[in-house]
Amino acid sequence: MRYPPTDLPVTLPCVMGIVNVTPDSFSDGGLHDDTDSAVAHGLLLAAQGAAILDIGGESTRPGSDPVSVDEELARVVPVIERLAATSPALISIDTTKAAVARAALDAGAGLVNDVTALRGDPEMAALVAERGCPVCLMHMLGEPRTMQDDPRYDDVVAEVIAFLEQRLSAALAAGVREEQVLLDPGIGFGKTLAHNLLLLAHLDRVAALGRPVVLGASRKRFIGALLGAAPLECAVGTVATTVLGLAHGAAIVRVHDVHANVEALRVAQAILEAGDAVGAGAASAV
Ligand code: PMM
Repeated sequence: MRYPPTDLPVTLPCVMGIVNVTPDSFSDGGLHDDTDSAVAHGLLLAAQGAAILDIGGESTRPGSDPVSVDEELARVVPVIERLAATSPALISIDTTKAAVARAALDAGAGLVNDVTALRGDPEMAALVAERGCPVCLMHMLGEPRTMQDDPRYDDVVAEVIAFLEQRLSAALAAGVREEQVLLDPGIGFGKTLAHNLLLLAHLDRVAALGRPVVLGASRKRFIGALLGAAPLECAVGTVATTVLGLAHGAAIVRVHDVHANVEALRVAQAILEAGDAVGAGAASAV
């Protein structure tokens, strides 16, 4: 399996474990909202095989309200300091604010995960360019508070791809290098069930943009809708998105249930690589 060249200090494909230090995230709000429990959870996810830990201090769930810079800093910085000192995992900061990203990088984070794709804070692009760190650019229609109010597209896959292409160009124009950039179709961010399924089915077209693709489908509402299940009952449904996502070109899967997804990814990867080897053998025999 081949992925585009990247500055990430991890081997692809890999699992990004979610550590939400928030009282109100969609599936795990309030479970790890103090420093000690968030650090313990991060260490557990790393021990289960997460190569990246994504630390978030502001919920982006539909209808959520913004959090102040000070509150977000107080939630994430102590967690990042301790995880960076004690865990081998790469620490990612899930934020839309440059001040939070800067403090997180200073505390030991090595990746900026910005769900606004550098549109939320005018200083974010310059910060990422200056620090030279990897950055994930995600598609979102609208803003978290209102994004699930009747989202519409003429062609969701084409529009998400055009957006990501445009944001990649904007990042490069701001001085970010291509090797820093990861792209994410933003599953659940201003999308209906049908939109999410189309994006998952055509993820290879996002991968064709030439940057590693991050897939964040874990426990999201569309899985619950398909299964008639609560978010905490969506671990197996999430594994299905990991396996098919990998087959369609995902490089990083952002998940809550790390153990199950690491195992699924390893087995799926072995199968895909066996297929690649046969393909290569057949090609060289011609
Ligand atoms: N989803 C959430 C938060 N951050 N970041 C990226 N890159 N991709 C995502 O899909 C994504 C994200 C919301 O999910 P959560 O509340 O379960 O963490």
